[in-house]
Amino acid sequence: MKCRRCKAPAVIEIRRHNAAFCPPCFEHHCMEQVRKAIEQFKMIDTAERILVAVSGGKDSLALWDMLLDMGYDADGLYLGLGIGDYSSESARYTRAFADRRGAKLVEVDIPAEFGFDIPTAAEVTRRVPCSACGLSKRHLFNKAALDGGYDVVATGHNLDDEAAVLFGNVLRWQTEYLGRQLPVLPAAHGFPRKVKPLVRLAERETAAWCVLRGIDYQVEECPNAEGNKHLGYKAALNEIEDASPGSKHAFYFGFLDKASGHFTPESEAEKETLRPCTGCGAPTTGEELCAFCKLVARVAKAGA
Ligand code: Q46
Ligand code: ZN
Repeated sequence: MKCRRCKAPAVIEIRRHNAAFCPPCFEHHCMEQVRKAIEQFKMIDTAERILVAVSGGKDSLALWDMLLDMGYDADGLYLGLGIGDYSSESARYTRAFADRRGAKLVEVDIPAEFGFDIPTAAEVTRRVPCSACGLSKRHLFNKAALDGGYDVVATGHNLDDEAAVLFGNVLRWQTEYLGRQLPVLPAAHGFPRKVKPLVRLAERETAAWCVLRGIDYQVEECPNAEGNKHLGYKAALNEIEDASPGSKHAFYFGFLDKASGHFTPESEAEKETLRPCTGCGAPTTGEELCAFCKLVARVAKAGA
């Protein structure tokens, strides 16, 4: 197997591109895919300040690494979720990366700052941990970006993530989610712009990026991800991709190109009813407190 660009021995094959690459040309390929996504969807202007949401996993560290290499002004944001060893290990990988790159890392520790951890929030609300976790992440990413004067929040969602979420949303025709499943959500109503520059890269590619660049990352999945529906959707899509390389890309980009526009009006209508939260000022559809402030109050009341 030879590298498509330089004919040196290849180390990775990417079937959906009908290509194989040697290490330097693979790095070039990854950077090109990210550059293309940024340009195609007008994600980031060169002078803007980016806050990269980093979890210590391969995708977010690869994204931060690439944005820094491209010369962007990109700081990291790490949220301490208080999920036992998983969280402490993830923080360790994130800090080590920031140190190595001499990059600025903003840290928000939910247990220290808000008095609860995700497992406790799940117990009190009697819902799956991912529900309290997801709402806390959304809220605190927005808040950290606004507090720090960042123009844009970048997350490490890759092609596999987006295709799996799309698959789940289409399977149940969750039209309100379909309207929001875009690689760029423009800044509006007090929310910063959100971008997903890795949508053109598969998970295997971000993992290979980290290995080739010597980036240590959290390999373990969050213990709460087990049994998660998205893992099942990913496995189903992987089978389809194996049999027919390029299917995930065609599914996701075909949706963006041909279908997503049909669902946007619904989410636009939803945004019209936002008001500032009486607790923290964040935009909310509720009458008084936003979902995050409600969660904080609920956990405090339970004395957890
Ligand atoms: S949402 Fe759920 Fe993740 Fe939070 S509780 Fe773990 S699995 S970390 S992406
Ligand atoms: Zn609030």
